[in-house]
Amino acid sequence: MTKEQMIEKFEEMYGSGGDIKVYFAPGRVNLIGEHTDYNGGHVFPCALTLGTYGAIRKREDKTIQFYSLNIPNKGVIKVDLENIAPSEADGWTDYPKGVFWTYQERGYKIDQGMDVLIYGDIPNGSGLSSSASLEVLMGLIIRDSYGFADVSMVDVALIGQYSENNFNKMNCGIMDQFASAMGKKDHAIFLDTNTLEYEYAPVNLPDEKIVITNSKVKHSLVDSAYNDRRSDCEKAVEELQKAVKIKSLGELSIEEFEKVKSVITDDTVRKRAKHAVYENQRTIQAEEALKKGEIAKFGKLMYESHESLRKDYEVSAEEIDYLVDLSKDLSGVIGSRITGGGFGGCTVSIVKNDTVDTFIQEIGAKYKERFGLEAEFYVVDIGDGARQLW
Ligand code: GAF
Repeated sequence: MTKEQMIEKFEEMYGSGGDIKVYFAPGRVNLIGEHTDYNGGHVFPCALTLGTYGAIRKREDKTIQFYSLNIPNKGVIKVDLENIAPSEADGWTDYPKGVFWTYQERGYKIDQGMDVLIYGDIPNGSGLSSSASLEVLMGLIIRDSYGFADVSMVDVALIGQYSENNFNKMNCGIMDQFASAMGKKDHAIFLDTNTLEYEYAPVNLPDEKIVITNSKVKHSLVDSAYNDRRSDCEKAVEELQKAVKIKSLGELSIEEFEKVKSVITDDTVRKRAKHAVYENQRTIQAEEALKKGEIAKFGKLMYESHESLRKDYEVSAEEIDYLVDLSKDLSGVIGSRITGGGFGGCTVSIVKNDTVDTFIQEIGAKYKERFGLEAEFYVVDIGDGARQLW
């Protein structure tokens, strides 16, 4: 989207004049470290160049107006700044509304409304964090527009997560908002979700590309299944605390876990905990491998991550498993796995430059033959985090 297009659309909706600003917040792809962010473990996401754009202009009154170019049939949705509450009828605007609400909850005084026009190029429902990018976008816009200079970009991420947990009732971890707020071009973020310490790792892959495959499948009840996984992990911690002094699964090494895992009484809960512990260690190893340029090892860890998400954490889907299995038969694929919350969505694969076309054609054709669905492929670049564009 160009500056001119955003401004033109904005003025069409809300009239011309005044000080119109345009911001952007990216989506993310997680290379490895799945379902570890609410277990005090590590994650390794990158921000994409795909994301959500927002054009805004402050108003004199206390009304916020939202309009999305992606969901034009909803029209302009008006919200009273002094009376922000979740509303199913308002649909997508519950994400940005929740961010206003969170600032207010934290004691920030917002005394003027604004007109907001949104456009996003993250494929809908793909699990590439369109909602987190919308939250981070709004968090940054509010910070800048009302002069809340004490709010850092990490705070913007935390505000987005708080809003999603408490306003939208989705118990997500911090990964998606953190990646959107803190992303860095050509780098992945190695984040310890226990301490929020992070390090940027250069993704130097001259011979490979990162390819995202969108299965176009999203199984229902994703949010409730996600919240169930989270409570399974909490149960595991409670039982493990009889044997070890921990606050989260991310504190355990594989050896420690193997020694004490028998105190977990339920087989399913034990499997969930196993995933969280092993995945965290895999993520630490993967970052080291990437730093050393050991890309084959990185790929192997990606495949192991997928197996664990499939068998122990049970958040994959038949369609996704098929995509990952197909990739194993192609010689130029380094690694592949489900990315994001799961139950459909996308895979992320590292593919040799000269195999990318074959990857897209062969996997696309076989997937269509098996499921009757057109998978979509995105050969992605790693971009910067949220920022004002114009
Ligand atoms: C979703 C959540 F929003 C993240 O916090 C994370 O838990 C992810 O699923 C799984 O790794 O994207």
